[in-house]
Amino acid sequence: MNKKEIRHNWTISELEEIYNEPFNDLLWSAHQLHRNYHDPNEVQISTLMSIKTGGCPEDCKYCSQSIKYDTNLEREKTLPLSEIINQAKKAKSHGATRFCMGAAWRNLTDNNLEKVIKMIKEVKKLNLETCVTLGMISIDQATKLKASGLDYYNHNLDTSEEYYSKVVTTRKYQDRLNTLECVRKAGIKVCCGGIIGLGESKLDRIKLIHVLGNLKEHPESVPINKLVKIKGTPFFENADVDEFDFIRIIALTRIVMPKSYVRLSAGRDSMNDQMQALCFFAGANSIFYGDELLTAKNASEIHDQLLLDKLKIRTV
Ligand code: SAM
Ligand code: DTB
Ligand code: SF4
Repeated sequence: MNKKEIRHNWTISELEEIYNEPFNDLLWSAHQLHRNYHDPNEVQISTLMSIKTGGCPEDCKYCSQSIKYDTNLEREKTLPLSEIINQAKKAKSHGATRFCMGAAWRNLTDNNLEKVIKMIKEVKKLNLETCVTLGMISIDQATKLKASGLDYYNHNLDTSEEYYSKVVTTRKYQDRLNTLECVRKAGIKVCCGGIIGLGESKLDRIKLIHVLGNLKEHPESVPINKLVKIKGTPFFENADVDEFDFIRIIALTRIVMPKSYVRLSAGRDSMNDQMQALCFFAGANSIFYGDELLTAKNASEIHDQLLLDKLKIRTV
């Protein structure tokens, strides 16, 4: 495959064939392609902050922040701007180049939009890239976010269209696609991926990558999350994800979207160093850095430093 072969016309059976190759062949193809488009010894780091925690009306069966489940999470109001700026400064001093702000909203209200615009403007002043994840937005709101300097909007499809209703019932797959289209039209970079471990089949995972890979433009950033099992949510007792299956999905994502950043996202605290190293070899080149994700624990900063040092991976 060469640089002319960034494709948007994948078939599901092609993806199945790639996914089912012998493990070493799959990893080797993914790694070679990875080297054609990226520095294999470099990982982009982003830091996450929850700017509004809990009380979300959606029923995503994996999420600690849904009001539908008793997860023992303390609901908070939107944090004040000063607190957000302090966290962004801290993230920058710890080496992050992108600051991602997440809110437990179903959709963005115009009142909250004004608050977020202020946050984006202030974070941009620190010379950090900005990313927000705020639920559904309209084209008008996306345009305003872009004008305020927003670089990325995160909005995950999570799984295949067929399995989606087993994960969320309060919105449709098409709602997610509509927001993604608004983000794209407004000229904001797209961060869109999914979660492995929702009880989905291998085919559902492949179908998710198929949808992402056949978007008119590939998302610039593709987070692959491993389910963080949250007590009180319907998915708390889900079976563990087979690690080789997880690595296969990272490799497939790299092959289908060669230029994109593939983020080894939530769930790293339950992966050992060797597993993470294989994910980096298979094409992952972005992580969340910082002791916390939104409400759950991340791999610790100290541990990440040691791991990246051992692997001689530079951060950008
Ligand atoms: N409310 C907004 C939304 O749903 O788009 C933004 C915040 S939401 C927490 C962002 C993403 O985090 C979700 O789309 C999901 O992919 C991921 N996520 C949430 N809880 C998770 C969990 N327990 N394990 C893995 N990923 C999770
Ligand atoms: C993404 O794909 N993963 C991040 C980010 N985008 C917003 C969120 C992970 C959340 C993990 C569970 C928690 O902290 O509550
Ligand atoms: Fe709400 Fe987002 Fe959690 Fe779903 S994933 S319950 S939309 S915060």
